[in-house]
Amino acid sequence: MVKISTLALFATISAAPVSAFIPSNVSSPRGVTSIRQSTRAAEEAVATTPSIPSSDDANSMKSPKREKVLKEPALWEYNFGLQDPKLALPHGIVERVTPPEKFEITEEQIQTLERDGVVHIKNVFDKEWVQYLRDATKYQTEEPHFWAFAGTASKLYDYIQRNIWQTNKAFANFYYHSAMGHVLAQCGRTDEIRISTDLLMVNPNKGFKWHQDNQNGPITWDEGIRFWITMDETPAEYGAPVYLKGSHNNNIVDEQAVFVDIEQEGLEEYRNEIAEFRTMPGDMLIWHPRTIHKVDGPDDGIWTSYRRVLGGTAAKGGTIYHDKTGSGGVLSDLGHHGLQDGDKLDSPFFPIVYPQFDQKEAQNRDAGTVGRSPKDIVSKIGGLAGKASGEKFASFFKVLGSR
Ligand SMILES: O=C(O)CCC(=O)C(=O)O
Repeated sequence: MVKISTLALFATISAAPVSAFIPSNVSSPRGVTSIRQSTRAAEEAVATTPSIPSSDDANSMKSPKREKVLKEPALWEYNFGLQDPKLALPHGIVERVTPPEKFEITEEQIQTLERDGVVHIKNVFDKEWVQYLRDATKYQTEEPHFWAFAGTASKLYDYIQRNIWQTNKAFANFYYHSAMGHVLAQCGRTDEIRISTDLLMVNPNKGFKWHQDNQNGPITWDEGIRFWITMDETPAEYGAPVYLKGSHNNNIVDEQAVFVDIEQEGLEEYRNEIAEFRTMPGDMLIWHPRTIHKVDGPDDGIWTSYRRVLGGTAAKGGTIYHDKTGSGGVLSDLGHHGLQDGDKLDSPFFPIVYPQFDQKEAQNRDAGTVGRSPKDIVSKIGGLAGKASGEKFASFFKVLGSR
């Protein structure tokens, strides 16, 4: 694994050829601070999740004082290139051979999503899958990737990385082999699911105020479906995702807006329709990208236990590529894939996961040809800077790594 100095980081991002993303050897893990969890959270976890431990052993140590469970990486600790924690898949699954798993949901759950704009689906992933995701996340936080730099350095999250599946093979394998695609296909009433963009989000510090999601990749609101998979129990005092039911139907909030003032005129019918979810390890939340929602962190922004989530936006069958250059939406589409506005979204950059992963797309990913292009980053973000107003530009950058 290549580790480089701060200045070199910036030089490399603007100059790195595709070969910067070819596989490289993994160095030994960096040290992390001792991992702690509050007594209350630990006790509740034991009481409520007999089958899946609330967190790893290390996470259930009691915390004598409020101390971050995960410290921000030092600049020299960031890595470039592909990363492979070499995790065995659960249930005897053979990598790139065994077809993806299935998980049936009910018609009622699908209708809840359509009506409320959000649905909570419990126990989609069993303890083996949860442990797999935790192990993949542990590796990632110990071997931070440069693509996590912007979001993590801005202190939005203790660790956050977009398109994690592109650099960390364990997350790609999760999408290829788990039942996630099947669940999303049922929710979207579609016969195909592709990953448009994703995020590994560890501990959202002070949280995220009311917002809609417009970092969904190069797709429209209705082509997308948001997913959120938690590896941990929501702490009792904070961190529960909160949604305004039905707000995906609003026609008031500007398409380009990220943060939403729910007191604004036109949102009266939604602002008191609150759905709050105390999620458990292995649960999924699925929502429409326009559904207004928030996550509140602790007041001091210090997470004394892990809140690890894999989330993102999937694209339904028939999705078209929409070039969002010139708007904030481009920030989640910085790859050099060659798709043109109006093309079918069919590319290893947006891999199919349902009904089945595609061997060729997976091989492309493993060969390091699916990655961000420094050239595109400069041209696309340059276009955004030119067109967007100062305020919107700042707002999008605030969420560059995190939305
Ligand atoms: O869980 C989080 O940290 C944020 C989730 C969220 O608001 C989102 O993914 O849009």
